[in-house]
Amino acid sequence: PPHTQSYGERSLNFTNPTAKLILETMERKKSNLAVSVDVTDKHDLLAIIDAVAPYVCMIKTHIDIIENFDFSLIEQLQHLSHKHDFLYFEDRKFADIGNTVALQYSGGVHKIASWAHLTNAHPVPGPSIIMGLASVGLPLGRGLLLLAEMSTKGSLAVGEYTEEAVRMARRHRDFVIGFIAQTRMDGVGAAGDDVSGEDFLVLTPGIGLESKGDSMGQQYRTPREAVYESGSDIIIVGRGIYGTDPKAIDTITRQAERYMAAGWAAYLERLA
Ligand code: 5IU
Repeated sequence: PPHTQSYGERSLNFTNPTAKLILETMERKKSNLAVSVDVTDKHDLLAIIDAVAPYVCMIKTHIDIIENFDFSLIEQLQHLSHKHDFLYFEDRKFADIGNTVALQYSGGVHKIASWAHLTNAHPVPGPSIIMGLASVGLPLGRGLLLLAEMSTKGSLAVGEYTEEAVRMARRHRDFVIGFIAQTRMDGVGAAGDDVSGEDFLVLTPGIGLESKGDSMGQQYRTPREAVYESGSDIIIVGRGIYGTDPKAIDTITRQAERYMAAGWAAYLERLA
């Protein structure tokens, strides 16, 4: 099973170039940490990325919350990813019909497909959303995650819905490389299908070493609970790292180092 293989070995389980690059980067940097930088000022965004980048395999963005966005920001983001060897995951959560998501992914002011290695989509519209996004992303070598589960209290993405998400992914393995989920999805909803050798990346938000949640329904588990107990591959950490002050760069750097160590220790414990 995939979660007992090393990240480096698992790069061979995928044909999608983004999946391979993620796993190779994780192995090279010894990091399964993705930092989610939900700040609204582009200067804060760049400063935080520059500070945490040595400790991450991936940076997760919400590019549409940036108040002072212009396309030069994208060039600066790309410069940082080359300097520090990590990938971008734009947490766009597409949810519309194929034709519309293709336009949202390629165009508008943010031109997500041109710079984000990875993005994600809700399975709620059915397989057409994958076809729409793949029409833009596959020729660029991009990857897609489906939202199989969410970290929030009362999430509707459970049971049959989650199983159907996995079946959708299984039929589009060239582009769908994994899930946003709280646990592994290997063999979920397989029924009679042959799923031997199947591998999907599991990226898990809702991670915190101190807090158990926030006042708006977020729920946190520790890196060890996610990676060792639930078999998650990448922990996604936001406020646990950048806290409430986006200018406190020294603290942010220390926290990134701490979460990286916790995530990697849980992975080594899983392999052992
Ligand atoms: N995020 C979640 N839970 C989910 C999904 C996405 O928290 O199920 I899908 C996003 C929201 C935010 C980040 O951008 O991950 C988590 O931030 P905090 O670590 O600050 O809670």
